[in-house]
Amino acid sequence: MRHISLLLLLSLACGEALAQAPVKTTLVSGTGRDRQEGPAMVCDGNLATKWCVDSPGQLPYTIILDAGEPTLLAEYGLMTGDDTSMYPERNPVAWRIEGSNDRQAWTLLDEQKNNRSLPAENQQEYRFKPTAAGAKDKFRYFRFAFTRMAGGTRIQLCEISLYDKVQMPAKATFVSGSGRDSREGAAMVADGFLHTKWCIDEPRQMPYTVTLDAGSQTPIIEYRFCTGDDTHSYPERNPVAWRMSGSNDQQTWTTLDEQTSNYRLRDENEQEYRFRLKATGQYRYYRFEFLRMSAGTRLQLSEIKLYK
Ligand SMILES: [Ca+2]
Repeated sequence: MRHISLLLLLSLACGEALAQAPVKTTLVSGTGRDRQEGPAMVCDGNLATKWCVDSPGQLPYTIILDAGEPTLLAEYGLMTGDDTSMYPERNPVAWRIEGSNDRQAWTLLDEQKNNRSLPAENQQEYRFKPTAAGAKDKFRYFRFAFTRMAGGTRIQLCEISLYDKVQMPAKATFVSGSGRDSREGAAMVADGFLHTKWCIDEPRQMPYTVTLDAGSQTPIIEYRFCTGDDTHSYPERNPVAWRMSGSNDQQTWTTLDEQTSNYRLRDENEQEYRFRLKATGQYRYYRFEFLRMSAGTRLQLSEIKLYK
């Protein structure tokens, strides 16, 4: 058992090393106990520890992080806990983030009133881009105030990460895919435009596949799906079961991620959903196979992006 967890930690640590490193932060203060499952657990860089609080009298639950020097908050990541698949109601859905240089005057950087992007999955980081006008300035201190969870009053997060750069996708070009080459062919997922999409309903060709070329051996740690331009009207076209594999010769494929019943994509147009890979490796080609949609046999996606 100990060996298994050590291996898991090692593989997670290696995966982390390839990802864009977050800004190093230390905890100034936060809601909750001082020790196990206390607020310091969100910035210890350890996915095996988490912040977990259920103290309704103290709402909103706050965390103040010190970035050490004035820092631009290009993006921030919230990572779900180690048992979020069992307790998705602990995911926050409403919060505010403020920045300060003296911990007296605070500037609003982002506010989310009902954001359900955090998935019902364990140790998944979801990155958000702050949208308030103040987010263009640099701050040393960052205050998170979580006002509401998906259900109940308990919050849990295993990490809160700050990033001073926006993550850019790896360059990937279309190789081949299911469907005709016409207007809504598979190539549309790699053209960089949200208003063009891959839309296919050819049951005999299932599973639908698309292969992308990263140009050279590129370890990918995350991929993203963007929904179509009319997914709000046709949510049944969202994929719920798929496989992602890597290869260097397009003959031998290694499965890197497999989803058998994932309903994370919602009925929203041109929205981006992020998936962390369970495994990574030095591959040039990446293939997605779509096995099942939310209902029916028509698939649509506007973009598929790879991140290293
Ligand atoms: Ca497109």
